[in-house]
Amino acid sequence: MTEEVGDVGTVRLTVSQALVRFLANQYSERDGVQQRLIPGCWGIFGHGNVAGVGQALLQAHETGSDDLPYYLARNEQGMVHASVGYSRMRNRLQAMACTASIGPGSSNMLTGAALATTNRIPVLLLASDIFATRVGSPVLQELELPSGYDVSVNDAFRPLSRFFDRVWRPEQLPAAMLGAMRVLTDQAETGAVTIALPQDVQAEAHDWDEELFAPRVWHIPRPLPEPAALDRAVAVLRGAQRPLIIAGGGVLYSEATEALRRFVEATGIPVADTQAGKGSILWDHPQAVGGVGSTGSPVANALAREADVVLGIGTRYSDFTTASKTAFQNPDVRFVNLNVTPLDVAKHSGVMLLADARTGLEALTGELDGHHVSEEYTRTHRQHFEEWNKVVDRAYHLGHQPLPAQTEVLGALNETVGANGTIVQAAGSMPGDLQMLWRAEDPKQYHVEYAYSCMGYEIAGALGIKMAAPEREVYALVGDASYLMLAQEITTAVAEHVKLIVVLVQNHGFSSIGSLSESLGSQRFGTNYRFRDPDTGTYTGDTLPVDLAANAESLGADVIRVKSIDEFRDALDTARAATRTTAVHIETDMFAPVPSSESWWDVPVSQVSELDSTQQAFETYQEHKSRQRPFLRPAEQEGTQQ
Ligand SMILES: Cc1ncc(C[n+]2csc(CCOP(=O)(O)OP(=O)(O)O)c2C)c(N)n1
Ligand SMILES: [Mg+2]
Repeated sequence: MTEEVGDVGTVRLTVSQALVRFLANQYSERDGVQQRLIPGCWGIFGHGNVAGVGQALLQAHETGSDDLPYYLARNEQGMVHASVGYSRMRNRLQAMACTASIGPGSSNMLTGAALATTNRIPVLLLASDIFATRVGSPVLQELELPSGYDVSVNDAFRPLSRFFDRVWRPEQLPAAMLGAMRVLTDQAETGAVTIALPQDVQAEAHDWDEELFAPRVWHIPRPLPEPAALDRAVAVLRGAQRPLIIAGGGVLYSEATEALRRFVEATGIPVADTQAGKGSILWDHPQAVGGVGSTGSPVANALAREADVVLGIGTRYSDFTTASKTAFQNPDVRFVNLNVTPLDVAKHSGVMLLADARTGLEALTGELDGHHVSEEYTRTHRQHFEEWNKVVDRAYHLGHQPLPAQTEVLGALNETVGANGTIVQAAGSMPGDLQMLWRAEDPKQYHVEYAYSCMGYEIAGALGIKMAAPEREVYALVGDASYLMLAQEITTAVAEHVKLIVVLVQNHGFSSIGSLSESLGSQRFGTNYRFRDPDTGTYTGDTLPVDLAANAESLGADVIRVKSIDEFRDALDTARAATRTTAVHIETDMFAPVPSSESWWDVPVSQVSELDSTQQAFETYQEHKSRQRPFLRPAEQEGTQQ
C-alpha cells in the first residue's frame, strides 16, 4: 500500500487514486438485482493519464483492494464504441469508464461521446486535460486560444455530454463524481458523461473523507404513470379503431418485452419496431408486423399510414421511424407516448405518459381490461404479414449470380445465428436491409446502432457486447468502407481472448450512399472504391488491389474467404466452432435487388441544377415533401374524453 492514512476518517490519495477507488465502489440496482455500476476501465495512455489515472489503475490492480479492471484499446473512438456496446447489452445498468491522454487521445473520443448521447447509452469519459496550474503552458497538444486560457480541446465534449465537469482542484472531485453517477444512472438523462482531469491534478494528493469511498448503490427506479395521464392515454386508446404500437429501444432497456407481449395479446394491437427496438416482440408473434418507417416492412408502413392512434413506447421517433414525418397519413392521427424521457414524451403533440416502459405497459394492460381491436383489423394485417414473409424468403434465397446478394448473406445469418447469437451493425446498406428483413428470435439478437449510424462501430461495439455477454456468439457485420474506418479493435479482441465472428461484406464502396446518391440525381458520385479513371477523372476504374481478408488476418484474426452462399454457411459453422476471433470475407453484388419499404427518407435535393438527373430528382422530392406532416394536433380532442 502506498497510501498514507491521514487524520481520523480521512485517507490521503491522489485524485486519480481516489477516482479509481470511488468508481470501484459504485453499484446500480434495479428490481432487486445489484451489479457493479462501473465494471472496468478502457484506456490508452499518453501524457496526461499515464502517471495519473494509469498509476491509480496499476496500484488498484497490484493491491487488489479496489480493482477496476483495465482494458487496453487500439483507438479511443473504438473504446467508447466498445463501452456503448457493453452498456446497451446490459440495458444501461452498467457503464464502462474510458481514460484517454490529453489532446488527440481525448478528442478521439468525441465521436464516441456523440454516439453515446445520441443513443442515450451511459459511458464515463475521463478526458485528460492541460495543467490546472498552467506554469509550463503551452504544453504538447494544448489548444492555445488567445481568447481564454481556461478553454481546452475538452470543451468540445460539453455539447456532446449529458454531464460535463472539469476538476481543477481535488476538492471538486466528490461533487463531480456524484453528479456523474447520478446522470449515468438516470434513465431519462443518461448518455456520455465527461470528467476532464487536468494532468497535474490527476497526480495531486489530498486528504479524502473516507465516506467518499463507502459502497454506494444507485437505485434505478421504474417511474409509475401519473393516474390522470394514464386516464388520458386510456381514453385515446379506447377510442382507436386502427391503433399501432411503435416499440423502440426503451422497451428493451426497461426489460419490458414480456409486459409488451401481455399487453398486445390482451388488446390485439399490432406492434411495429424501430432499429433500437427490434426484438421487443419476436418476429413470429401474431401481433408483430416488422420494422416501421423509411427502412421498415411495407406491412407496418401500410398500418402506419392509416393508423388513427400511434402508441409509441420507448421511441425517440427518429426520421427513419417516422419516414421523415410521412409515415402517418391519417388526418386524425394522434399519439400516445409512453416514455421515461420528457423530451420524447412530448413529441408529436401526444398524450404524455411519462413512465418506465414496463410499469407503464402493466398499468395500460390493467386499465384497458376487456378492450380489444376489431377482428377484421387483426385479420387484415395478419394476411399482409404472411404475404410479406414470402417476399423476405425470396430475398433471403435469391440465388443471385455471379456474386450473391447481400440479402442472401443476411438470410444465411438469420437462419443460423439462433436466439443466442447477436448481430451488430451500424452504417451502410445493411441497417436498412436488416430493419426490413431480420426476424428477431430474441430481444438481444439484433444490435444495430442507428441513432448515430457511425461507420466503425461494428467491430468495436461487438467487442463490448461480447464482453458484456460472453455466453453469446457475437457477429460484427461490416461493410468494406466501415471496415476501413475502424477495424483495429480486432487486435484488442485477440489480445483479450474475446472471440468475435466478423462478417466482412466487400462490395467495393458505398452501396448505401451510392444508391441514395443515384435516387437523388447525384449519379453515385464519389461512392465507389475503385481506381480513378484517367479518362473520366472519376472512380470508375478497376476494383482496387485491396485484400481486406488479409488485413483482418494481419490484425490477428483467423480468416475464411468464401465465394458463394453455400460456402458462407459452411464458413459460419467453422467460425462458430472456433475459439478464436474469425473473419469471414464475402464479396456481394452492390446492385442486387432489395424489396421496397414503400416509404421515404428526407434528404434534400438541389433546387436548381444544370444536371437533368438532379432536376428530375427534385421533382420527385417535392412530391414526397408535400406529404410531410407536422403532427400539431393535440392528442386530447373533443370526443376523445372518457
Ligand atoms: C463515420 C461515418 N462517416 C460517414 C458516414 C456516411 N455514410 C453512411 S453509409 C456510408 C458508406 C458505407 O459503406 P460500407 O461500409 O461499405 O457499406 P455499404 O453501403 O457498401 O453496405 C457512408 C460514407 C457515416 N455514417 N459514418
Ligand atoms: Mg461497401
